[in-house]
Amino acid sequence: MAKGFDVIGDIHGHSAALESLLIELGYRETGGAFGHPQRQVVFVGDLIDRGPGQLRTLQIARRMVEAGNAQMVLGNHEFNAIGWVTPNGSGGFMRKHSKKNRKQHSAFLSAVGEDSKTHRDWIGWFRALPMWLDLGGLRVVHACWHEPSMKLLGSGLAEDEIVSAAKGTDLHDALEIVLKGPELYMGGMSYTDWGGNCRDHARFRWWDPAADTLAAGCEIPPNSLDCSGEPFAPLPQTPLDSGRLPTAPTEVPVLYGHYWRSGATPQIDGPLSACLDWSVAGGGPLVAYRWSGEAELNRENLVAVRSQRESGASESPEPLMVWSQ
Ligand SMILES: [Mn+2]
Repeated sequence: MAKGFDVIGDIHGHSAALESLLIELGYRETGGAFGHPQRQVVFVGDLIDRGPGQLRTLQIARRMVEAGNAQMVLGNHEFNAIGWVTPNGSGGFMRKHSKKNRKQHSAFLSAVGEDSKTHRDWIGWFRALPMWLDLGGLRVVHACWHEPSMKLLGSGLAEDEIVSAAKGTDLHDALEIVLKGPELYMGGMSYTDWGGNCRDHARFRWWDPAADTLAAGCEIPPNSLDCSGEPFAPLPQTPLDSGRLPTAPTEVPVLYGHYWRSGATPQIDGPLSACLDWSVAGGGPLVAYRWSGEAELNRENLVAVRSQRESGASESPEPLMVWSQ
């Protein structure tokens, strides 16, 4: 019986960083699976896309899950991988095979071989993953813990209905909230994101108990420009309709990934939530939270490793350094 959980953020194919982090956490590879005598890993999802070690990352995680040494929740990238192969009923697929989407998914597709038996096998494994885990004193979800959405989603992706939910349906909205996080319409304002796309919705800071106005609730990257190239003007202090929006945890701590946090040293949001995605695919550290039953999260329990040279095509582990304890 596990005495604690080591919750690991988005990996995105950075298998060397994952191996270093597991070793740093005291896990050892025996009989083909990493394990720890007292502890269990929980992956927050997004094992795939982007990095050089797609298959190695998947194999490490799956072998740990099958050995009872880990659990995992579905990330939006695994969900998109399922949509990539799921017909939409009108000749296309639930995840559109656009140039942009193919590029985002290309590291995974070339590692498994598109349409191969290996590809289908991994999709089958993704479909059996839970979308969230309530571990008693700790909750884990990829993007947002939101009980009304979870009630709608019910037991999971084994249901074709969920994978094939059309845009605009309550089921689709629920999936978006849990796997990609809620967004707010900015009342006609817009900003240019890192990919150069003009966005009129912003990510909602659902984890922040003070996010009760448009200005406080929208996550706008620092130094953003609006869509005409001018500095992004401050958002108005319009109160938000709090009855309809996900709210920050009030009792049980929630750990999540997804948000591409950046900064010199990983931080927690506060005593009841922490994002564990610190952008390993963008050169940041891979981060875990070591939870041992505490009712309030503590920054000291973050463990991070950083890849020094993990940008080539090699799947072999590279030397890594400990980023922070
Ligand atoms: Mn991610």
